[in-house]
Amino acid sequence: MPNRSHAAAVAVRFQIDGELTAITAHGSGHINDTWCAAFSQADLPVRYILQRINTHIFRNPIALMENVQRVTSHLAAKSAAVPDRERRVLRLIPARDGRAWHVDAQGGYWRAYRFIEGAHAYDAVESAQQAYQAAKAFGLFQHMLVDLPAPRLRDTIPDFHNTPKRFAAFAQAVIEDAVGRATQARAEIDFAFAHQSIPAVLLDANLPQRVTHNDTKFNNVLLDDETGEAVCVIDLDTVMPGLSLYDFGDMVRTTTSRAMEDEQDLSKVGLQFPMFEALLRGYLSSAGNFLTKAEKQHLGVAGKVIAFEQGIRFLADYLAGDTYYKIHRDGHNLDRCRTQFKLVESIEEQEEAMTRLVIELA
Ligand code: ADP
Ligand code: GN1
Ligand code: MG
Repeated sequence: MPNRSHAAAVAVRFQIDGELTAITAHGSGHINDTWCAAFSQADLPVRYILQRINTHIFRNPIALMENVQRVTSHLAAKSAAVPDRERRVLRLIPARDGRAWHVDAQGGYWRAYRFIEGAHAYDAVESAQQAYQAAKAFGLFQHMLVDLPAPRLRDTIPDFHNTPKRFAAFAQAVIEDAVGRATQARAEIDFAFAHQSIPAVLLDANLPQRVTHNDTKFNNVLLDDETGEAVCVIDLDTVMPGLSLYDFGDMVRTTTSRAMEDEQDLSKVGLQFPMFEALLRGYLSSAGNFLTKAEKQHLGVAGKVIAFEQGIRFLADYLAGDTYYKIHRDGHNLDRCRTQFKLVESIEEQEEAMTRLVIELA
């Protein structure tokens, strides 16, 4: 992570009035470096989000920022009549040279957003109401982007949710065993190979391509501090063509278990049926009108696919020596993988009931 004075020097390169008064690291994302920068404007504090894009992961930051510009402009135009619209859509602050990003002396790519006040992102879901709100917001996000004008958005990470390719990459990481960890992860590797039928489920279902968020983790939606309503979908780096069920699946993955993604006590991890029901109802309330029959039929299985995909991604990174996700302790990626596989098992146990509910509601 760049140090604070570096971030402070970057903050003033954006079109922000007033004096920079404070800058602190912010959030718990696994990918970008995020800062909260406070400026004094006419004696009032005004906050901004400042982020350095992880260009090790996002190889074409300009294409990424062009996607974000197109998506936020489209959403803002559609929200023109919405009360509280300033908090409903992320707003980029241009750099002093007029571009939507700033490149620092080390070649780092930075961007700034207006800070959305009075709302928070949560790493773990606390109530079914929260699950409903998050799903409604991500469904609305997809709905509002159905008519995004051509051209197609750029693929910021090609094959991001191509689960069979993710499996092949994982299998390769097992063969390479780059840092000699395969023996510690024997049980998880065996679990993955025993579930090889999961990866193809969504890709083989003949589903339409849409503009999707692709990272609908529960902490990528801000909930209002007073009303608990979803205010704004954030983290737009992976918005690109995808399947609606990648998004619904990632909601099931991150919003049905009360445990954190890296919980070590696996007895706390599992799909809670009422959370799934709330997610389904919330998602259908905003996306129900445009989803095809085939998409609706796969709502019950999407969570298992994406939890499995995420499990093998964490496991592959553990085997590769933790080169992709930020880690904060030894074995962090293996712990994360374990929660995902526990969730897969939990979903398998409840799959019939989930499918029945989908048939009833969708
Ligand atoms: P990452 O890709 O690393 O997950 P995010 O874009 O999700 O980065 O940002 C990290 C955290 O910063 C979020 O979880 C949220 O708490 C906070 N955040 C991001 N953008 C805003 C914003 N515009 N207003 C308020 N908080 C924000
Ligand atoms: C990363 O950026 P963040 O923390 O919201 C990752 C997602 C994973 C998630 C797992 C670009 O998301 O795909 O599902 O971690 N983002 C990227 O927690 O790889
Ligand atoms: Mg995030």
